[in-house]
Formats: sequence, C-alpha cells, structure tokens
Amino acid sequence: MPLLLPFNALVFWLSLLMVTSSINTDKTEEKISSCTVVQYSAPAVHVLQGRDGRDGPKGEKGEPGEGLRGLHGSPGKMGPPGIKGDSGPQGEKGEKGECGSVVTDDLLRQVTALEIKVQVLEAELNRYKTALILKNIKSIGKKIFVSTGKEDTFDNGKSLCAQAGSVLASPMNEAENTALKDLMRPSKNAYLGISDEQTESTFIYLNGGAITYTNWKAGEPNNANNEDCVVIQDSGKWNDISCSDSHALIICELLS
Ligand code: FUC
Ligand code: CA
Repeated sequence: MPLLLPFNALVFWLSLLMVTSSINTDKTEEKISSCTVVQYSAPAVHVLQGRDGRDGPKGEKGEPGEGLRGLHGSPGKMGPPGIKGDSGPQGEKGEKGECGSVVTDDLLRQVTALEIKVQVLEAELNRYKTALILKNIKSIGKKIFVSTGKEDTFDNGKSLCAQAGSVLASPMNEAENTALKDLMRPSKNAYLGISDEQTESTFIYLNGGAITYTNWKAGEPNNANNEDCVVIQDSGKWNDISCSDSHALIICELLS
C-alpha cells in the first residue's frame, strides 16, 4: 500500500486537474493537448472522448429472408371496362364476287344507253310526223291517216287501202275526226270506212262492227236516192252518198 500511494495520488491529482480544466473555458488548446499526453500514460473514463471515426466501407448484401408466403387471397371485384382500343389493320382483299352483280351492272348500262337512244328516236319521229303532214299523213294517237291524194269510188278506195295493208279512214272520236278533216283539204268529201250496204239504215264498220261514233250533218243520213256510203265533208260533218260516187277523196288509216 505505501508503494501505491504516490501513484494513486498522482492519478487523483491529474484527474482533478482535468476536471478543473474542462470547467475553465478559458484554457487554451495547447493546455488541453498537454493533458492528452498524460492520458496516454494512464487511460481512464475520466479523460476526454475522441472524435468519431469515419464511416467504414459498405458491407456485402445479406442473404434474402426466408419468411413463409401467405395464402392466396380471394379474387377482387371486376374493374370498370377499359376504353375502346384503336382500329385494327385493314384486312386482305376479298374474293372476286359472283357474276350476278356484274350482269346487273352491265344490264343497267345497257338500259341507260337504250333510254338515251329511245329519246333520240322519239325526237326524230316527231320531226318526221311534222314533215309527213305536208305529205298528206296525219298522226293522231295510235292512228295514222294517209291520204292517197286521189278521188275515186267507194270500192276502188277500199282496194287502194287494202293494197297498202290498211282500210278506209274510220274516225272513232272527235279528235280523229278533226285530224281527218284537216288532212282532206282542199277536197270537199272523203270516204269513210262505214256503210249500210248490208242492212239499210244500219251503218257498220268494214269489219262488220257497229259504229260507236258519228258526226252526222243535220238532216243526214237521208238515204237520198239510196245512199249507202258515208263521206266526211270539209266542215267535218258526215253525209251519206252513193257508193258509186267517184268524187270523194280516198284516205286510208294505219293502226300502230
Ligand atoms: C243532200 C245530201 C245528199 C246529196 C245531195 C246533193 O240531199 O243529203 O247526200 O249530197 O244533198
Ligand atoms: Ca245524204
């Protein structure tokens, strides 16, 4: 014990010195440094603590954990529908169509072409109709009156028309009668295909049918001196005359 006393006393004294030095803030850096020299010879908890060292290098990545995987949860509710996607790429060219549609298109073109031709022909026909009036031909409805320009008897007149595949003019209504009147000028009379030769006072068409239209002049038919044939006068009115009268115009009619 007596041998340790001086050393312990020295440590105690130094420790006391360090405490008083730390309290006295007026101590210089040089004095503190001198204390560390003493500390080297006798480390103790009472000496000043050194500064922290720099961070060490980063350690290697550790092994992955081995925790148990949880149970699979139940599926959630269906989400809202997504927005419409972009259009896909254009598909490949299809197979050639059947002949039916081709034929239809071709027929349509032909019909259209025919319609144009018909219009042209109608216009051309109207021009000829107009011109033919000057040639003693008159078109009325579906009937065409053709004047022979000759005056003759009733029988000769029937023969003339028959040679052209026609019959003596037989107006069936006012329009046809007017057309015939216009065509007969300047003659005063023109034979009609009407007579009562078969039965007196019963006038019929050449085909034997009963007449359905008349335009008798007032007082006619009077059968003066046995008149069995009929003429249209330049007034458009009718008169019965002798079938042998050779001074009546021969006008034929054609049905279209
Ligand atoms: C009237 C007519 C006859 C004839 C004579 C000259 O008597 O009825 O048909 O035309 O005139
Ligand atoms: Ca008469």
